[in-house]
Amino acid sequence: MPLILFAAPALWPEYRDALPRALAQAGISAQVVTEADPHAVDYIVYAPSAPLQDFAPFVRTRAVLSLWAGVERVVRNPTLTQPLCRMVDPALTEGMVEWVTGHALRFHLGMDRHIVNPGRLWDPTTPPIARERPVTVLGLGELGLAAARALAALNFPVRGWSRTEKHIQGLETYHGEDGLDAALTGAQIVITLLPRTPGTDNILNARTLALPARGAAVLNPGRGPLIDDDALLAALDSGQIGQATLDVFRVEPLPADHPFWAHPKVTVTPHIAADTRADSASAVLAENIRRGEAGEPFLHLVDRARGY
Ligand code: NDP
Ligand code: OXD
Repeated sequence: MPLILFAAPALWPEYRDALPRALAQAGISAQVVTEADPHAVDYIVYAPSAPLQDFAPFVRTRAVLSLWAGVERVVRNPTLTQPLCRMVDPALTEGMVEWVTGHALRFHLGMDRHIVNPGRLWDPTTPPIARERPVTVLGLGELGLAAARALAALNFPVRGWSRTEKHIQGLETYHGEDGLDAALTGAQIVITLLPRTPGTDNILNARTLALPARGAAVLNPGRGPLIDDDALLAALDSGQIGQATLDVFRVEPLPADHPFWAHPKVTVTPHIAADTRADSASAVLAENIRRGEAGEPFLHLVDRARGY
């Protein structure tokens, strides 16, 4: 019977019932514990906030299963030699699609003008329709592609950018460093759904923030370091960027004195764009454990060299 170490203590109340239930549904009889002799552990369920940072003693562990989609805080841990799988959770994806489309539509329809209208101004300015509003999604993985498809289904002309070349019906696609400028030029909404890697740090900087249309919105539910904070603040102050909705930050919680909190064109959401949901995530964990036990390849394996 495999021994599963649930090494994310803060999340245990959510998974205490959900994970054993999902394992039973997958036909796995396993023992799930929150403390164990490392030599006896077969699988580790992991979150970056976990105290566990030294994976070396876990000599028989077959996989480390991250509860997070983004793995930048563990992928370069030199003690981690076991296979690392990241979280791809259908409910997390749905949550991200809802956050992205909700905040994109808020900007698109100019909702703030009517919600915050202390002067009772009767301003009948008509917003453009979606097909007149070009959107660019940086990152076409599980989350970026789902968000891009949802926006395209609402009629926005969507451009997407990824590391490798892709052909996706209904989207205009660009890839690699050479494709970035063409993907961003003229966009009226820019969405960053990239992992944090050395290749994506500060991808939105003073130079690239000058490429979208004047007054464009930036939505960042990816990772804080994708954006150069000072460059974004300067672009907001100059009017080049009209609005920024940010869910992730270099330091979280966002420090109380960070200028983003007070900036009139910035909306801060507290890293809630898309949480991992215990029921659906447990089914994903159980499937990977089933695969490990059956000697089948794991799903959602992280490529250490790429860093995501
Ligand atoms: P995926 O790994 O599925 O997709 C990543 C995408 O980014 C791929 O399209 C990849 O290209 C592209 N990419 C990576 N590096 C580069 C690069 N150097 N240049 C161009 N494109 C690049 O990740 P997910 O979609 O599942 O998640 C994306 C990120 O969202 C996570 O890493 C995490 O940081 C964040 N996240 C935030 C949450 C929140 O609540 N705010 C919740 C969950 C995730 P290619 O397809 O060619 O490999
Ligand atoms: C994740 C996140 O990576 O919540 O899963 O940001």
